[in-house]
Order: sequence, then C-alpha cells, then structure tokens
Amino acid sequence: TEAASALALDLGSSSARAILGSLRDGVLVTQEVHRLTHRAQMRQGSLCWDIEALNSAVADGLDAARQALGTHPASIGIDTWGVDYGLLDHDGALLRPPRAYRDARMARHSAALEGRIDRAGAWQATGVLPMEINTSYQVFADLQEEPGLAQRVGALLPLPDLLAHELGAPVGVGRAIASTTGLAAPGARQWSPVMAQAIDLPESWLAPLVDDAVVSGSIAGTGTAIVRPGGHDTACAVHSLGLAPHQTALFISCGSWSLIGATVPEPIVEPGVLEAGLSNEVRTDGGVRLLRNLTGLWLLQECQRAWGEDDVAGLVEAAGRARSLGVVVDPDDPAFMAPGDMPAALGEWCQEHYGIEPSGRAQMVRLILESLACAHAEHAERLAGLVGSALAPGAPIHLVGGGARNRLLAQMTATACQRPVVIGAVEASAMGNLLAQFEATGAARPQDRDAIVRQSCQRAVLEPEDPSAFTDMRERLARARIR
Ligand code: LFR
Repeated sequence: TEAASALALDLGSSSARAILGSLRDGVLVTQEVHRLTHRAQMRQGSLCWDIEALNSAVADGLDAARQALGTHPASIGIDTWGVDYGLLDHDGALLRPPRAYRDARMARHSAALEGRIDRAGAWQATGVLPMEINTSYQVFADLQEEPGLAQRVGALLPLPDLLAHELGAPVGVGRAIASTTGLAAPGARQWSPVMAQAIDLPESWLAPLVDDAVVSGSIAGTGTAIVRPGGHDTACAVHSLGLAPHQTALFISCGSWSLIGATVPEPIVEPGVLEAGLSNEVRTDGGVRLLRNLTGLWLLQECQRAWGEDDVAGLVEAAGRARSLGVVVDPDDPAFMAPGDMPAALGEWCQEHYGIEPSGRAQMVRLILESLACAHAEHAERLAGLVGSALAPGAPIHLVGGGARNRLLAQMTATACQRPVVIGAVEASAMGNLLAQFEATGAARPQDRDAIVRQSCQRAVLEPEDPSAFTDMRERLARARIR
C-alpha cells in the first residue's frame, strides 16, 4: 500500500524540529528534515521569542519535507510549548514579538492579580494551577503596563494557533493549548468569564475554541491540510502514549519541564487537587491530563550553558559514577526559574539548606537527576492518592520526551517511585503530533494508535531498585523545607 505522509513541526523552547512521518501498514517511520536552534532574547526590556525565526522554521521545514517526498506532504501540524502567545491587531497583523514566559514582568503584577481573584478562585474557575508563567498572568501584566492595549488587540493567539494562522488556518484556538492559558473554563469547552472579568480582558481578544485532531484548513496552492494536533507539545506527547480515551495511567513528559501526570476522562476540580499543585489540561482526544509542571532538565541545560558543555551523554555518564551528595534540591524553587548562573544557584541552595554543596560537574549533574527523581516520586504519590485504584502501587509510569534518553534519570525515577518505568518515544511530541494528523485525515483510526506506537518505537521497561537512598534524601528535603 501507498504510505501516507504528514509533517510535524515541534517547537521547543530551545529547538524547533520538522519531522516527516510516513505511515504504511500500521508502521510509522519518522525522519527529521529540518532543525533550528533558538532562544528567547531581550528586546526593549522584555524577554521575547524570535518569531521570524520560528515562522521560517515552519517554512523551511515544509520545503525540506517537499524535497524529501518529491511532493507536498498530505498534512502539517504545529505544536509548541505552552502559555506563550501573539497579539494580533484589528487588521490581523502581529503587534509585537511574542514574549517569553520567563520574562520578568509577571513578578511585578502577580500580587495585584491575586488581589482581584485569589488562587483558589482562579483554580476553581479554570481547573488550572495559578502560575506566573500562565497566559492569564502574562496578559494581565501586559494590560497593566501598556495603556491602550485593550483596544488595539483584535485576537490573542497561542503560539501554535498563531503559526497555523500564518499558514492559512482560520483564527481559532485549539482546546488543548487553550487549557494551558489559565483563561479557559475546566475542560476548555469555553473561555472563563470569571477570569476575563478579573483581568479586564476584552471578550473580543478570545478567539473561538475549536477541537483538536481535525482538519482546520489548507495551505493555499498545495493541498496540504492544516491540522491542529493538540497545539500544546505536552498534549502531543501524551497522545503518543497510545492510551485509549478512558485509560488512566501515569506519565512523565520530560524535557526542560518535567510534566508528571495522569490521564483522566474529565477535569477533577476538588480542593485536594489544588493542594497537590495539579492542573487539568486538555488532551488531544478531548480527555484530561491531570498534571504538575515541575522544573525539569532546564536545570541541567542551564548548567551546560554556563559550562559551555554540549555533551549531555558524557555528563550523565560521569554523574552515574559520581558519589551522591546525599541531599536534593526542590527543582521548583523560584531561585532556578530565570536563565542565569545555574551551577552557582544550585550550590547556594544546597549551602543555605544543608550547609554543603556539590563539588565538580559530575556531582552537580547527579544532584540534579536525584532531585528530579525525588520530585517525580513525591508527585506520583500525590497523583495516586487522588486518582485512586487505577494507579495502585506497582502501576507503571510512562516516560517520554528528551528525558527518556537519559537512562540514569529513568532508573532513578523507577527506584524513587517504586514503579516500573516504561520508556516511550524520545520525540514524543512529534510522534503524537503525527498520529493526530493521521487520525484527522483518515489515514489512521484512533483505536489503532496503540498498535501503531507499539510497532513503531521500542519500549523498554526499567524495574525499581532499593529505594533507601531516595527515601533518605526526601526526608532531608522535607526537613530543609520546614526550616
Ligand atoms: C513543556 C511545556 C509545558 C508548559 C511549559 C511552559 O514544553 O509546554 O507543558 O507548561 O512548557 O510553556
């Protein structure tokens, strides 16, 4: 049979990749046809994304796909990191470069926003944990700092919808990415009037919410269908797990962020979920991913940047041989949020909390990985407590994303959590993006997703080992947090 083709544009905060997929006889073969590295830059006092570069990554990816195929791909889907957005004016032109969620402006206004609607209220209205990076906090800061902005904006488009619109898709916001904004009601079937009112956000900014995994337009003159694959990279990563809509399972999508969560059918809006620091984000298939945003390999990436060291594999290998410091940091501490001298920040945190600090790169990397494993364990327990029997002890955790390449972290996670870790796709977002496109264009049926994933990527299972070192480290962290 003839292969069906699709092109996934997967935009991460440090690289954009174009991955061409061909599906034949239930096997999905992928090929990276283009890659661009990029990072947020200061422009006129704000941390901004280079939108021209991101748009050209899409165009260059399409060109490369055409060359590889000898024809236009049947469809294209774009996924990006969550929460960032572009503002269009009333003529549909981009007002200014989209700002990055690590920009400092939200810190100046978050208290004022929480004075208008407290955290419990915002959570109740959206099902999403209030975090300063959320679109809600970002737009509130924009509106405070830019008088007249409210009138100048015709539409707020999350990045994947902005890029899809550039290609020719009508203005609209996919439900999966909408759910990360903190502006949509739980389940993202509509925008939250409560949040819009609290922020003084004109209703006209909020474009129609649309389903994911459906064809939403086409690129003029090519016949290439534009599909919203679940514009959020994490939604795509979860789609790559191949779970049935009602299957409840634990997952970790590990990259700069470590998204640990459980797939559940409906939003869970109970106080315990807020206390556990969890968000109800929407999946590509319309179900929910109940998850926690943990700072993830960002800590390592920033150390690498400080050290000028590209060789992750080498660092991880050395960490495997290094002696453990015996303590861990809280990866979510605000001290680690902004780009900066991460080795110094980690060292200071350890000094301040334990009176010791790592010596040498290998021990520093080990500290980071052990810290992530302990954070994974803490949140896996909370999720299991909330979701119940489907996540009973021993139920596995599916680990996907760049972190799935890091076997040391995967093994530490299995041991700290005392659960088998099932290693899935490294390019999970691209994989889920492609699957959503094939489902939208009719090249694959949703019920065959699991079989396609099984036939297309190798899954390894890592079994837990003796957890006592991790138990000790978690106890020390709990004591350090109280102090
Ligand atoms: C992962 C991710 C998370 C989101 C964070 C910020 O890449 O999309 O899901 O909360 O980045 O955008």
